[in-house]
Amino acid sequence: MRVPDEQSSTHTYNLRADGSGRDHDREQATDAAFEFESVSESESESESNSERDSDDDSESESATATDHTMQSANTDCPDSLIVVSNRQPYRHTYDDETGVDDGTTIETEDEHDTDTTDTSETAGSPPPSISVDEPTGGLTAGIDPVLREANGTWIAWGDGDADFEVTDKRDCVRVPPDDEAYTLRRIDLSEEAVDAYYRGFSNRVLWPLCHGFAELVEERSDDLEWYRTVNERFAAAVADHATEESVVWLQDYHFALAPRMIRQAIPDSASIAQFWHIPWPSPATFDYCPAGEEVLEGLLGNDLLGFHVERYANAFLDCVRRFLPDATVDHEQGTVQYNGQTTRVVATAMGVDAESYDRQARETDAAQLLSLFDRYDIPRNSAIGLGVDRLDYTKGIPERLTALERFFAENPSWHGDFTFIQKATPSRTEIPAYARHGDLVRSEVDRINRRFGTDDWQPIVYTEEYVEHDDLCALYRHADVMIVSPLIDGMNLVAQEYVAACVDTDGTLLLSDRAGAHERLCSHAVSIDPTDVSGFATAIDDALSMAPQERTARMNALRSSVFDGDIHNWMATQFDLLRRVHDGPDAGVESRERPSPM
Ligand code: ADQ
Repeated sequence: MRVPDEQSSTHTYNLRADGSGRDHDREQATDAAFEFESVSESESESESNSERDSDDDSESESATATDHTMQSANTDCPDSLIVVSNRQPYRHTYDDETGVDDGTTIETEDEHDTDTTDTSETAGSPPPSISVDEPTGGLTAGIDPVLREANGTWIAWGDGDADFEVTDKRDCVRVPPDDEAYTLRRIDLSEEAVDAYYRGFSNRVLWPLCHGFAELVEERSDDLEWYRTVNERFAAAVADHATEESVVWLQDYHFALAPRMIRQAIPDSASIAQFWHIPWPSPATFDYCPAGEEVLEGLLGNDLLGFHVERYANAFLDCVRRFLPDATVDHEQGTVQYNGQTTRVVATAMGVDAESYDRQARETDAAQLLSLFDRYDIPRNSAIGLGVDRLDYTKGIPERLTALERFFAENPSWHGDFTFIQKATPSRTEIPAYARHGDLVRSEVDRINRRFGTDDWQPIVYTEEYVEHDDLCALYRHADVMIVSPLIDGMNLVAQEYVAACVDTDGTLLLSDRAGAHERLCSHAVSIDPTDVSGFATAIDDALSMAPQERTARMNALRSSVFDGDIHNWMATQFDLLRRVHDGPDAGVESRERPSPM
């Protein structure tokens, strides 16, 4: 097993010409983490100027622009890399209400958990009343140092209220502010556009559909048109920056139509790739997708399309075969030929910055844990169960609560001795399905606590409050049982973060067999069917009663998988695949390649 030293490291990406992977230099301590769709809260100080629900495309880690794991990355990433994401790596905001407000402020619902740097003292920087949020984790912080090396371009929605105060007439700004190394091109979206493209087609149609919740799909009249328009705007921005050598790398389901638009607008020699961070549904479910063929055609504008796991890649190919009869699908090779173009479809499981979680967890101490117990009124001798999720109907929180209720009903001996902490972060609250789901979760917690709670003990501690990252790591480290029970999840990074932070190897992971992460972790986690109340409750009991030796053996094996398949490995794989696609058929991508260890 590769268990990290307490020394932290700087990772040097060095994808060699033969694609043999990444060098792993250990040089200096850093704090970056690289989960992509992570969550934080609007209570954080950096968010105080704009009330925003947490959501995807946000980060929960602390790092600064001068303190990135890959800051000194030496990478063979494409020379002309253009990254496209909904979320931007740097966001400019007015410090307070006395700052200039040009009326372009957009209330967003998704979050960065960011460090805010006052740029007032930086030469040539924005006016003193403007601060900049820097990437603090997730894929955003992972890509940032790579783009610095490559002097690339990042195109993203400019959601900060002062974003366009600092851009030039092409809506570009050089970032990071203190080390202007690459171009950030901001797309200015009206509130109407954001509501329709982001809270509409992206999260009322594609999100539920891709997670198999066809009944939750909400088609509002203008959402698809706005989604198309916003994708066009991003595509036009890419075309402004693309050269014959460019590699364009799009992130996620906000840009299903853009690849084809980009293909038509940039030189043939440039490459286009996309990573789809959420599941892909079966043809029976995809049948409900408004403009489904257009979505498939859009994605087939990519030269390379990545999913977390094989079954999503296969489901995508099944959908193409069924809904685009003119396409030639080769399941064995993982390729689609359509409209004279070949798209390679691959599965590469994303990991977390395991070393960073390990290091942060080791830095926590008993006092920190005790203060958390006190904060939540947990008896000091209580065993701890933990759930950490966005408040999303895919995460299976009501089903988890039902299983906990069954467990407490069947195991009165655990009353007072086991407390379950559910950290839930409100997300996309303007969408009725999310609002209803939040109400359900809160009322179930109340009901269960009323049923079993005493003056001294509540079985479930439920909090939507902001939890600092070091507190999160302390909870991960000391949770006896971590419950990750989504009804479906593209990957699930929380499960991997828990394992990475479980430095004493004395915790047990209960993991839904419907999470992408299950494919990597199933052999040593306790697998659960999140809807099997009885089996789930028994699994909680089994986990709490597990012999210490078995617990440690399982955790050691889990840690081995998580460290071996970490975010650095994933990033290296992405750039290796991008390079090979860009270099053409001779450097070709192997059939159904699985470059990340599973
Ligand atoms: P998400 O649906 O947001 O991501 P997940 O992969 O678990 O789910 O990532 C969540 C991240 O947010 C983790 O880094 C976690 O630490 C953080 N987080 C979640 N809840 C939190 C809370 N209450 N407080 C603090 N931090 C919290 C989407 C897909 C996933 C896929 C990722 C990456 O839905 O399946 O794994 O993208 O591709």
